[in-house]
Amino acid sequence: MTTTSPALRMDAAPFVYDFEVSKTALVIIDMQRDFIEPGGFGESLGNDVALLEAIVPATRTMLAAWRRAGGLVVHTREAHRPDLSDCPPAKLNRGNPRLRIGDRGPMGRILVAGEPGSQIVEALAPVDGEIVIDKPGKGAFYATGLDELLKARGIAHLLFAGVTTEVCVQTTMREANDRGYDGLLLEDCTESYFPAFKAATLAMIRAQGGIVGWTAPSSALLAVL
Ligand code: C5J
Repeated sequence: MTTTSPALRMDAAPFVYDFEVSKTALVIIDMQRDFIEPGGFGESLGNDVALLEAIVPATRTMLAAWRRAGGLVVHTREAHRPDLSDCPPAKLNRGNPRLRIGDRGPMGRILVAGEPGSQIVEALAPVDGEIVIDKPGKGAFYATGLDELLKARGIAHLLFAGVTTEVCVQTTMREANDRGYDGLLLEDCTESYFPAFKAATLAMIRAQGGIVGWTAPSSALLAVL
């Protein structure tokens, strides 16, 4: 049974975001060693992973406040089955990475479930009672059952954090929007390997009266919790 909680109003763009903690989930996307630490998938694609590591402290503070408020937490991981049967050739063979999905790197097999690189970074590790979803795609709703899981808990609002802003975070926000959720992206708790892509994604989400959703700094969330 879902318990109710007071209606909260949070400063956001393009306008105020109304939500209740009991009907809201915090979705933290792919804060995995493979994207954030040297030696993983992100670096194998030629990216500077230090940019992503920089959001860990703000995300940890926000996560701690959300846990204290009693809100539902969902962690996602981009992680494939060891036999890669859920990784289509179009994804496996794309680009010219130094290490491909499934290859062995310094943190085990790249983007494979159960490998050290697939784990969420220590500072944001899931605790008992939180949901952890392994997803084969960029969007967290594709082939995961996430929609059913959220709807069964009466969730209507989603707060988003994680990486990368324009790939898995934006894809998931758009999927959520199409499924009827009101989504808000926490600006300082998301990052891209390309700062211009992050800025463009934030602008796209809140353009045209919030066509995809809302954005706000995590301080705005902390102020109302
Ligand atoms: C990427 C992600 N960038 N989590 N994955 O391939 O955004």
